[in-house]
Amino acid sequence: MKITDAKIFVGGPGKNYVTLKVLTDQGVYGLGDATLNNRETLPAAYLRDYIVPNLIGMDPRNSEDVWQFFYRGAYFRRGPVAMAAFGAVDMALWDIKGKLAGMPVYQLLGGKSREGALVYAHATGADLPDLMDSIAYYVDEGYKAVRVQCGIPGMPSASYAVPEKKGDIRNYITDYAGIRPKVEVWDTGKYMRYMPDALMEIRDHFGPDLYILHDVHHRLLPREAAEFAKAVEPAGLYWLEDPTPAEDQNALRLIRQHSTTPIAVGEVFNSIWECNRLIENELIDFIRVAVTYAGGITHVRRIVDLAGLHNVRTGFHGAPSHSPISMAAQAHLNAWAPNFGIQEYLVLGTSECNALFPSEHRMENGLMHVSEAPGLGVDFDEDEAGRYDYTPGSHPVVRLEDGTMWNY
Ligand code: CS2
Ligand code: MG
Repeated sequence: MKITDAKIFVGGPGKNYVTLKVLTDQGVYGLGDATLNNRETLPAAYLRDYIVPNLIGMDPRNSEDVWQFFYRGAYFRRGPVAMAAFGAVDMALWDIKGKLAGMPVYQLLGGKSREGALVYAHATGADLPDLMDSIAYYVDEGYKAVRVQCGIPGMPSASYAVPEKKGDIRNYITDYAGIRPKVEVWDTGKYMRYMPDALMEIRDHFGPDLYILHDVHHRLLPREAAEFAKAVEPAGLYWLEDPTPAEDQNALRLIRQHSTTPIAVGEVFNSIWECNRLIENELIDFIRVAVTYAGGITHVRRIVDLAGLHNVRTGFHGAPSHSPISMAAQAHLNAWAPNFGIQEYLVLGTSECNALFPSEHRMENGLMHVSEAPGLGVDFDEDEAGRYDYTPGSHPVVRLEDGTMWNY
């Protein structure tokens, strides 16, 4: 069996999805998602200029060897662009493999470990009352888990993932049109003095059963993160996410020494080598990698297995920049993984998105139910794709009040 061609599409409703369609000499095709948020043209170029010319003629069933070819063959290994590009190839080859076998991909991984996979939504508010309304909305929608992000009184700019104006409780903007980023100003002191009490008020209001998650988004120094994680212990969070930048994997040690608050890290990682020490030293409770940014199902499965040896559960990234294709691939991993934790679920879910990516995965009562269709269980309408073009966008950059460059 041979790969005969591969097509690359950039664009989609509200997002520059990068979709790969791998064609074969037996008519079976596979789909992959190479969307690297705000840098979408780069994996698309990597696919076009390097990967597709080498893919043609390969046997799509040899997904491991194809992965090794593009990983080792690059010489300059890893990085989000390359790993997103051949992550899409890997998803497409698993899609083809499932279609050939007549099985949903989760069956090829080891079958189901659960019927429904717990997901979480994003509640947001320019202030605490709005955030409370937002949480109530998602609880009424049947979600059992909600990420909560709150506007901080006195913060020079909007805090992370909150609306700029009061009243909007379901939408916040993180990607602004144009390639030159908006500059936001951050004040750690205001955040650290306000957020622990806000999280406790949320816990008191919604009771002990709601899973509450909060994303610090890399904003604190390790010591500050340790202090903050300790301060929020009474709120009983499901997890505290990205409390401090984790390139320095040892930095997470300080948090562990001072707090029992569960820690989730990893959405910015693109290989096992950026998180192996975090996992092996059990410095985190959830690993947040994504099949798009971390080299597809083949590599993420290795990370899941390493995490499983160290009582670390999965909490795959699922921001709106992930197309229904990578969310479908993650749905299969979520159904299989014995150490599954939770899935972030923010696929736009609009009628345009569903028309572009017909899918049989379904959400019900805060749980994601994986498709039983052969392969990934998602399709791609090329005619619909013709409606969309690439439109440059960028999320903000963050500075401290004295102008020091900080972490978005
Ligand atoms: C966020 C992301 O969903 C999350 O946990 O950290 O949405 C992140 O802000 C974006 O992916 C950045 O492009
Ligand atoms: Mg995050």
